[in-house]
Amino acid sequence: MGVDSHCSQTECNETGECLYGNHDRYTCEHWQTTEIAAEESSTEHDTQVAPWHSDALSKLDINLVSVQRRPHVIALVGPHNAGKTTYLAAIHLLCLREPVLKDFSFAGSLTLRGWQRIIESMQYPRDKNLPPSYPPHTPNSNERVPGLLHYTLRTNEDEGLQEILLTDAPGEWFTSWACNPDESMYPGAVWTIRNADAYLFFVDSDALAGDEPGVARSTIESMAMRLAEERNEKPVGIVWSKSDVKIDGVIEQQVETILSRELPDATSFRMSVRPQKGNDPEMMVESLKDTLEFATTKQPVAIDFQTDCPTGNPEDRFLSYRGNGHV
Ligand SMILES: Nc1nc2c(ncn2[C@@H]2O[C@H](COP(=O)(O)OP(=O)(O)OP(=O)(O)O)[C@@H](O)[C@H]2O)c(=O)[nH]1
Ligand SMILES: [Mg+2]
Repeated sequence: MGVDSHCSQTECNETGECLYGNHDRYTCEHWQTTEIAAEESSTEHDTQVAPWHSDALSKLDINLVSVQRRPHVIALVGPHNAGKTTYLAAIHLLCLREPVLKDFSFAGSLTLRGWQRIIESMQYPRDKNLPPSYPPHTPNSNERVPGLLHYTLRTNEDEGLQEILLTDAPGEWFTSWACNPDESMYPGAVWTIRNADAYLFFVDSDALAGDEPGVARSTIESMAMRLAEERNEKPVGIVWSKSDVKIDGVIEQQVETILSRELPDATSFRMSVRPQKGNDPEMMVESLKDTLEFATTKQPVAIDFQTDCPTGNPEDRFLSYRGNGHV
């Protein structure tokens, strides 16, 4: 006899959290546990025995990560070609080489094949006719959730575990979302922004230095304005990607002005995966580490809600709660 247990609510499955607020999902009325007859549950007849496939996670797999603790979601936001997937590949290549974060050690991943897919074109040895190159463009789709790459990290201090999910979404999603956040267009962009705990906002230096810097600047402006509206005070790191490419000083200044107007508290990073003459390659590594350090650091959440009930302890309303709706 086997047991199949799952949540019957689509929204809970999508977000990976119980929207009815149950910490223990087994106590939720929507959690369904069914006994399966021995022959049905027998692994002899199962072609797929592992509950995961090791590729980037999709909305069907979010439960796998969130079943024990809420994952920390890092959203990579930026237009097509901005360098988002290359950033992810560079991070993973670095993780294979050395510890990347000061306070955490690598403790596992449910998406090792997903990571491998994006790093393989950047690795030696390749086919002798093909030198290492960049990862392929992320295909556009109407998925409700982006591809999610996963790490489990162990805190060096107390050995506690933390789940990290990094989104790998096509840039087209965000360009469209910036003009029209209507969920029906690219629901995955809305999911990404809504569920993120931190954002890495990609500014493509190459596009700003290219033939149409004005178009690149207004794409950045509309995306930054939309993110400012939707981010809910969550932290934003601005990643000036492809920083090996020199941008015209005037354009750079204009973009900086836009960003400091729309995202005044954001932290900026310069990042490039292309070695530059005269620059220490370790500088590239340091900026990768700094961005990930920033995005994985949990910011204290300011809970700011209003109520008409008087309380003896206005700083902490939960401490004032005495049950049965009385404060
Ligand atoms: N000069 C330079 N070019 C880079 C760098 N990183 C990426 N590129 C170029 O930018 C292209 C796009 O990078 P991706 O990482 O695929 O960009 P993306 O944001 O994931 O793009 P989408 O998947 O289309 O949204 C690469 O194919 C490279 O040609 C860099 O550090 N320096
Ligand atoms: Mg991509």
